[in-house]
Amino acid sequence: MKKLIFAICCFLCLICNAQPPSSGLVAFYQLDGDGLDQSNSANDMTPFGSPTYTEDRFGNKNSACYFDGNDDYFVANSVGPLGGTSRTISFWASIDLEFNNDGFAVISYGGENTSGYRFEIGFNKSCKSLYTDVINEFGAKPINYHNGSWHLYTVIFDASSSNNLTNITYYQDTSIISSFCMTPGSISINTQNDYPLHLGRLFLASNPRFFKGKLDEVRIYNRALTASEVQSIYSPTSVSSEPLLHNHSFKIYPNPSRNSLYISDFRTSGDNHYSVKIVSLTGKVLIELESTQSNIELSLSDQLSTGLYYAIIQNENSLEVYKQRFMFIED
Ligand SMILES: [Ca+2]
Ligand SMILES: [Ca+2]
Repeated sequence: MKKLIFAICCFLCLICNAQPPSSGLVAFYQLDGDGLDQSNSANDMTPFGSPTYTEDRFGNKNSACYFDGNDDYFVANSVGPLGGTSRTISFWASIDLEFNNDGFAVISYGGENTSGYRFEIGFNKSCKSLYTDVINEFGAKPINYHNGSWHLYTVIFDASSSNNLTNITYYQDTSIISSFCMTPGSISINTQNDYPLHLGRLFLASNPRFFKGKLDEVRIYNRALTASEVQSIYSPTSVSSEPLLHNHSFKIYPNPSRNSLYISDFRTSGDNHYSVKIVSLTGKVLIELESTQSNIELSLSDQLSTGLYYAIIQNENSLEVYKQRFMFIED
């Protein structure tokens, strides 16, 4: 009975969740093989130090960026939100823990001459934390992670209540991190327009703080997102099949599934074999197989626990052809 209730809750969540918000989105870097801005701002980035492209959290090739921690970074055309205005920075990261420095900047821009002028977000080694640095004042909240695991990190600055550095909300995945491990002093955020947006380092040549690990789906908003909007970035929902490349949907049944899952009619002309993946909502590839057939049966009973999953079909060129959610219920 508990499993059934959980499954019903999952299904309700699946209905009520939404796509990531587009309102206030001033930069969006998918990092699918380039540094182009997918928002309307055209704040495209140029790579330096030869960052490489790798698998994202769903196992899709060339769909996230790996930074080597030595000299890899991007520079955009311009800055992010300035002065003391509200903002949200959201990104997926898989951190490489063999880092040698104290700080590892993910994003930085702004000015450098006066306290409050810089806006820098990154990871700090000493208390294993997510931090914001605005020069001379620094706030950090501890995160939970395992080497190589993907997490969504979101930093929200809501200037409507206060433009103080202490007034920043830090999320790991969909949970607010409650307490500081390095408590900032009282200082107003007053970001300047001197250094453009840098991804993977601090903009200062004397102290670049190169990030080491993988980044994906970097979003910058000029407003404070709500908790439900963070949820929608973490777990965007589409109940129906999403034909991504072909005007053709595949069938997946039964849904919910208790043992076998049948996937059919996904083959189209032009491709001879497909890769079929079952991944968790957080992107872990749980089952992967190759198929030359347009109908397959997967036995899931010993491989999954009760929950929601994606079935993803990729064609010969590793392009995602179809993606669909389904629910599995353990007997
Ligand atoms: Ca390099
Ligand atoms: Ca991506």
